[in-house]
Amino acid sequence: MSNATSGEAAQIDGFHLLIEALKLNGVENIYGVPGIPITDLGRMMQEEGMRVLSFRHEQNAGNAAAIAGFLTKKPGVCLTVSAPGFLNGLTALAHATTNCWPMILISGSSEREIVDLMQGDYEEMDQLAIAKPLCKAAYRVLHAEDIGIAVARAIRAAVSGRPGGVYLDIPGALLGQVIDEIEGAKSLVKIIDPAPAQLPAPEAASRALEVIKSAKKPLIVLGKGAAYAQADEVIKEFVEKSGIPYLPMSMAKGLLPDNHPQSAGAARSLVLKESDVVIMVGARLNWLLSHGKGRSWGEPHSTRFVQIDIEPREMDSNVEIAAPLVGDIESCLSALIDGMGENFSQPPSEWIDAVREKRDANVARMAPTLQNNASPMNYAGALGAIKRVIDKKPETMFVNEGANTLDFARSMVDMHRPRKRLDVGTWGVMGVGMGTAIAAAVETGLPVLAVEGDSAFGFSGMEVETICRYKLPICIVVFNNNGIYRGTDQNRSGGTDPAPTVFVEDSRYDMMMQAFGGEGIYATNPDELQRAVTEALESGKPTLINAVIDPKAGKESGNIGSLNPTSAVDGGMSAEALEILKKKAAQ
Ligand code: ADP
Ligand code: TPW
Ligand code: MG
Repeated sequence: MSNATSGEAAQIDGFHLLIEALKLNGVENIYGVPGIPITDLGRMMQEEGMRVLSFRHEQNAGNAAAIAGFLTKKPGVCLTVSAPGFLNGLTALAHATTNCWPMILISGSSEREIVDLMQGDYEEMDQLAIAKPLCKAAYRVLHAEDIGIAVARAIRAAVSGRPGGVYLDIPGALLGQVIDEIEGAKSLVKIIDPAPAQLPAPEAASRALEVIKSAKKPLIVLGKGAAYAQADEVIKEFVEKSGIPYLPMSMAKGLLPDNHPQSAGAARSLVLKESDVVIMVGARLNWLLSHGKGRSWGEPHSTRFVQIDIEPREMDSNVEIAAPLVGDIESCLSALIDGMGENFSQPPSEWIDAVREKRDANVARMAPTLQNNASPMNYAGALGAIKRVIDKKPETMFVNEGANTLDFARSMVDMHRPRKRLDVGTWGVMGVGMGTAIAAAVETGLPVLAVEGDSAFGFSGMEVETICRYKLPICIVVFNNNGIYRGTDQNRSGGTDPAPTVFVEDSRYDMMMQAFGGEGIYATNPDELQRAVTEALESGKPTLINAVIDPKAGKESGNIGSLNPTSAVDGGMSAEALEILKKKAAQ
C-alpha cells in the first residue's frame, strides 16, 4: 500500500511493513484482542487478506496461537494490547515455551521514553523485561526499517532447534513510522530454511543401536515432540521394523492407531516397570514419567535410556542417558532404520507376549464399563459414547481438559490419526480448551470435539461467543459434575457458603451456547450423548452439550491425587496456641 502523490517517493508505514513481513513468511492467521495501539493493525491485517480471529480474552487467543504452532510447525501468532493484554497473553506464551511449541506474542507497548522514565504512560510497563524469563527469546523493534529482520528473527527463534515462544514488542509509535516504500520492500526478509534438519552424529546412532540390540525388554516412548515433528511415516517404519512395543504420551496418541498390535498404552505400568531399554522419542523424563526413576520404573532394577531429542541439554536432565541421540526425529530415526539393516532381530517373544497379554486383559476389563448406560452418567459411560463417535469419525480433532474428564478420556478414548488429541500439555493447564478448539478448527478445517470438565470449561467459556461469531464446526461437551473433581464436598465450617470445589448445582451450560445462536443440548445418558455429538459433528454447527455426570463419580485430582500435599497433623491450632493469637490480636 502506498500513499504516493505526484512527484513524491511512495512511502510505507510500520503497520504495513509488519503485515507484509508476516505474510511473506507464511503467517496467515492472527489470534488476538484489539485495543490501543493495535486496533488498526488488526483491521489492516484483515484488509490485507489475513484471517484475524478476535477473542474475548487474550489468554484464549494465546492458547490458540500455541496450539496452532504445534499443529503446523509454524509459529502461531497472538496479538495483544499493552500491559494487561500483554500479561494475559504471556501465560499462553509461557505455556507454549514449556511445551516446546513455536508461538509469537506480538504486543503493542506504550511510549518508550515515558515507560523508561516511569512517568506513568497509558498502560505503562517494561514488557520486554517481563517477557524475557518466560519465553525462548524476546525482541523489541524501534525503527520501521528493522521490522523485516525482527520478524525473521522472531520466527527463526520460535521454530528452530527446540521450538518455543517468542515475544515481539511493538511500541505504538513504530506502527505510524513511515519509510520509503522501495527501501521498505527491500528490508523484508523471507526466511530460508527456518528449522534446518539436524542430523545425529553417526557414532551416536551406532551407540544407540548397540544399546537397543542388547535389550531383552525394550520399549519405545513416543512424546508430543514426535507428534510435532510430522515424521509420521518414519516413526511408523521404525516402530514396525523394530517390533518394539511403544507407549504414546498423551498428545502422541494416534501417531500410530491406539489399537495397533504393538501399542502398550493399556499396559503402561507393566512396561515402565519391566523394560530394560527405553527409547525416548520426543518425550522428556519429567514428572509425567516420574523423572525416569523410582517405583514406577521398577527400581532397584535399572533402565537404560536411548533418548532422541533436538535439544542437547535435555540429555541427563533427570537420569543418565546411555545413548543420547541429538537431532531431529526424522533424521535420527532414519539413521537408526538404516543401521538396523535387513537382519535386525525383533525383541524376544516372551516380552512381546507379556506386554500383549497385559494390554488385552486391561482392555477387556474396561470394555464393559464403556457400555454402562446409567443416568446420571459416570465417566466410563459418558466416555464410551465419545469413544464410539471418534472410532467412527477418526478425522475429528479431539480437545480435552479437566481432571477426571481428562484422565479417563486419555485412557478410554482411542486416537487413530496423528495430532488429533490436543490437551493440557506439560503444565496441566486448565483453560486451554476453547482457544485450542478454535485454532484446531481454523488451522485444519476439520470438525472439533472438545470434551471439557465443567471447571476447565469455565476458564475459557466466554469464547463460545467467538465460536458462534466465526461459525466454527466445534462441538463442546461439558462433563457437568457440579464442580472440581466432585460436586459433593461440604463446607467444613458448617457455614452456608459452598465448599471451594463445588459449583451451582445442575447448571445449564447448554444455555450459554443458545445465548449466541448456537445449539444447546442437555444430555442425561450415553445414548443421548452419542446421538447429539454425532449430529453436531455432522452438521458442523457450534454446539454445546451439557452432559450430566454423577457428582460422586470423580476422584480428587483425577489420576494425580498423590501430588497433593498432606499434613501429618490433624486439624488446626490447639487451645493453647489460639490463646497466644488472641493476645496478639488484642494488642
Ligand atoms: P511429552 O509431554 O509428550 O512427554 P515433551 O513435551 O515432554 O513430550 O517432550 C517433547 C520433546 O520433543 C522436547 O524435549 C523437545 O525438545 C523435543 N522435540 C520437539 N521437536 C522435535 C524434533 N523435531 N526433533 C527432535 N526432538 C524434538
Ligand atoms: C490454570 C488446578 C486441576 S484440574 C481442575 C483444576 C481447577 C479442574 C477439575 O475439574 P473439572 O474436571 O474440570 O470439572 P472433573 O471431571 O475432575 O470434575 N488453574 C490452572 N490450572 C490448573 N491445573 C488448576 C488451576 C486444577
Ligand atoms: Mg467437574
